[in-house]
Formats: sequence, structure tokens, C-alpha cells
Amino acid sequence: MKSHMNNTIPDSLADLLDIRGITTSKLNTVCRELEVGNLRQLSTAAAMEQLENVPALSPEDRKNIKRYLKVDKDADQRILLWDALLQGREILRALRTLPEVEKASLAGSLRRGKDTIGDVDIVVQVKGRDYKKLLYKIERMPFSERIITAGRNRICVVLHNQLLAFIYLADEQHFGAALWYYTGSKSYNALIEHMAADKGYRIDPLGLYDRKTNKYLATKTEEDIFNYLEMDFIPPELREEQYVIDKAIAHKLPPLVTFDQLKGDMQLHSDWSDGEGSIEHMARYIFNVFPHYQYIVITDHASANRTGHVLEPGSIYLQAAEINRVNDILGFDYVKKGVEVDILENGELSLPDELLQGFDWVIASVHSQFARDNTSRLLKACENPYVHCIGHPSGRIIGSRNPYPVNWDLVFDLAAATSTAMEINARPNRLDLNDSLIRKAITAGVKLVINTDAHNLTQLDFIQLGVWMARKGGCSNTDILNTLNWKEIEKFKNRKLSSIKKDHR
Ligand code: DGT
Ligand code: CA
Ligand code: ZN
Repeated sequence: MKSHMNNTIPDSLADLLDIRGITTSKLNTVCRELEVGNLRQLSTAAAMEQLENVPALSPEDRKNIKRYLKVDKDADQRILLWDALLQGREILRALRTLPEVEKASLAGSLRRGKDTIGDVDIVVQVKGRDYKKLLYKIERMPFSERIITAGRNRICVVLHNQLLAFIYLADEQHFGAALWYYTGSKSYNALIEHMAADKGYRIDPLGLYDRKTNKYLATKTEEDIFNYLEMDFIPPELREEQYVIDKAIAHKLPPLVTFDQLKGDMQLHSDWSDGEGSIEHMARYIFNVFPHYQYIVITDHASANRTGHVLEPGSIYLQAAEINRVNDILGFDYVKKGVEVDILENGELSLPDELLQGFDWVIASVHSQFARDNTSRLLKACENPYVHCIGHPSGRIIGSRNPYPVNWDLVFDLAAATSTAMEINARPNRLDLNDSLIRKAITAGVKLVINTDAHNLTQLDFIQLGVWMARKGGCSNTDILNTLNWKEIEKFKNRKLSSIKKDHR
């Protein structure tokens, strides 16, 4: 640990001395030459590339300071939740092999399940305080490319894809508080800090204290904190907004849906369209690897209007015969006959109603004209009595395509009225609906379906992401259609048929 005793360094800048290569005298020079006296001023100066004007800094120093302050425009890119999750888990697994590490948890946006991640945060409970030894080991771990900063309480590592990982160290007494604090979100933390202050407490990464006596009250665990604040435990996914805090205080937080509650995956593509696997192979694999699923729905693209990697009308009965054959092998109707049709430019579908009627499950999706307002197309699809679900409703591809404009109030109201479900598509670059649209949808009474849209077997794991988004949107199992058994799904379909027939009388 370098000395923080040098009183010419402003307090808020002392942590910068943990950056590799940054000495007290270099930092003093920076403060003097850039005329900065606190963290905010330094961040602003660094973001404006003013570190380039300080000759005492090496290019490496500048890069490290900018990354540490999170103002490095070249390096600070957000990555997909799924990619960060795989990395985060790898780091956790490596850290847990160390004898000093008693507990390790993801924190930050990665624990909250944000759809993109700026950097990975991990909180570790360590035995003893021989952090130098720990640092030595972490530096040599396979995930670590180099270490930018190392202090007693936190280590900042550059991963091989240039993503940053912050590893926060806490002892047993303070693990809960550190985990709580570094899980965030920042705005949620501020709301809780404010609330705690009203109750006479002070809360920070080191614990919950009595404001008057400064007595340490909690926390070994996050549960301790919520107990002291007299509120329900708030799942990390929901730690974003005030309305959740209000519900937790009123003890009215709904139980969130879990993966175990799902009874099937309702959008899967086989080699009859653009998927990679045969129906038999997929069915056998899912049957064994996801033993609690009661059904799967094969929903190959089908169209009378286009060719190439789609199921053409003439092949539909052949595919049905193949599904029957596979179900005979498995001994029951495990594989359902679904389809994903295109919503055409005028809102009509890529297969006629006579053909749609024959399927167990029909998904209608927009696959063209992503820039225009697509409200009318979605409304028209909801009105079709044979459409059960709208696929990837907003059409966004994270990082490359914005969601198209839609009047969601209109669409969700009609979807609820006609018993048309909306999809939560779990592909890592879709996550569509996103959390805020999910919340809006369930508030309007829309039922949702969590699907992987898998085109091969590895993509079946995306289901975890879909469940995560549903939880972040505040869904209970009652909001999610594929927590129902197939008999109940049939009832949902019949509700649509009868509601639409009533309208036409
Ligand atoms: P990211 O990394 O941009 O995806 O988003 P987060 O939420 O992971 O944010 P990050 O990495 O800057 O910080 C991790 C958590 O640490 C954050 O969610 C809340 C906590 N935190 C960081 N800075 C502050 C702060 O200035 N005040 C408070 N109350 N909490 C903070
Ligand atoms: Ca983070
Ligand atoms: Zn699609």
C-alpha cells in the first residue's frame, strides 16, 4: 500500500495512487498543471484529453488513469450481458479456488441483469488481510491481462477483451454492505441512503451505522440491511427505481418468476428452416438436458412468399409427419407443431389462415421495414384469430438496430383484449421485449412467453437470460404463459378464438 499520508493530495484523489505507476509526485504534478483539486475536475480534464498536456505522465499512465476514471473513449464500450456473464462466472470460479476467498459474488450491472454491461464488478469475502499475496495470485490468473490498480479494498483488472473487472475485497463483517453497495444501481443506492438517513442510519460499503452514536449495526449479509430498514429483500434485478422501494416497504413485492417454473420453450428453429439440428436430435437433447420441460414448440420460419431457409407450404404436412414420428419415439406429444410467420408490409401474414389453423402455436414477427412505425402491422397481427404470439416485438438488435417506433399503449391494450401473447426473446443481442416494455406489457394485462429462439443446441441456455429480463420487468409466474401446462395453453388459445368470434357477431 502506498502512503496516502501526503497531504498535498486531495482526499478524493488519494485512490488514484493505487494505479500502477502513479506516484505521489506525478499526481501532484497533474493537480498543479491541470489545476484540478477533486475527482470530478480530474475526470472532466481527462475526458477532454488534457492528460496529454502533462509530460510527467507516460502514455501507459494516461491510459490507466483514463480507464480508471472510466473516461477512455476508445476502451469504454458496453458489452452484451451474456458475454459479460460468461466472463464474470469464469472469474468467480477462478477466485473461489483461492484459499483466501471465502465467498465471491457478482455485483454491479452484471448482478442486476442490465442488457449491456460497462464493466464487471465482483465482491469477494477474504480471510485475513494479506492482500499482497492475493494480488500476486490474481495477477497470474488466466482471466487477467494486466492490473491497473491494486489497493487494500479493490483491485482493477483488464481482461483479455479489454473489459475492466473491479474486484472489491471485504471481510466477513462487511461483506453484505459491500455487496449491497457495489450492486447498485447508483440512483437506487442514493434513494436507500436517503431513506436510511431518515431512519437515523448511515449506510456505505462498510456497513450500516447509527448516525448519532456511530455504532456499527449491520451487516454481514444484505438481508441484515433490508431487515434494519424494515423492508422486503429487493432482488438485485429490481434495484433501479423508486416504485420497487415503495413496494418493498409496504411488503408488497411480488415473487419473481424462476427458471424452474418454465414448462417449455416455445420458439425453436430446426433444419426444416434456418436451424442447425434435426427435430429428433433437438427433441431428444432438450428432453434430457431440460428435464422439467413438458413440451417444446418447433417454430420454423414458413412463408408462401419467399424461399430459402423457410418451410414452404408444400412441406408443412411432411414436417408434421416427422413431428408425429418423434413424438411416437418419446411416447407422448412432447413436440408441438408451431410456426413463425412474417408480418408482411400491410400487416398480413406470410401464410394464409387456412394453413395457420393447422398449427398448435403461431408466432408472427416483423422481419422487414425496421425503420418505419410498425404499430399498424402489429395491431393487424394481433387481430388474426390464429396468431398466438408476437415474436421479438420491438425488433431491436442491441448495438446495431434501434427498436422501430410503435405505439405500445395501443398494441398492448389490443394484445390483452385479444389474448395475444408477446414474446420475451432471450437471444443475447435481442432481449426483446426489454425490461421496461415488459413492465408496461404486464401492467396492461398482456401475457408473455419466454423463448430462446434457438437455432442450435448451445443457444438453449439463453433461456436464463430471458428469465432474467422477465424478472427485471417485474414478472411473476402468472405473467408468463410458458409456466402453464399445455392444456392451459390451449385454454389461452381458445380465449382468443372466442373473443374474436364475439366481436364478429
Ligand atoms: P456499468 O458498469 O456501467 O454497467 O454499471 P454499474 O451499475 O455496474 O456501475 P459501476 O460499475 O460504475 O458501479 C458499480 C456499483 O457501485 C454501482 O451500481 C453502484 C456503486 N457505486 C459506484 N459509484 C457510486 C457512487 O458514486 N455512489 C453510490 N451511492 N454508489 C456508487
Ligand atoms: Ca459495473
Ligand atoms: Zn424471427
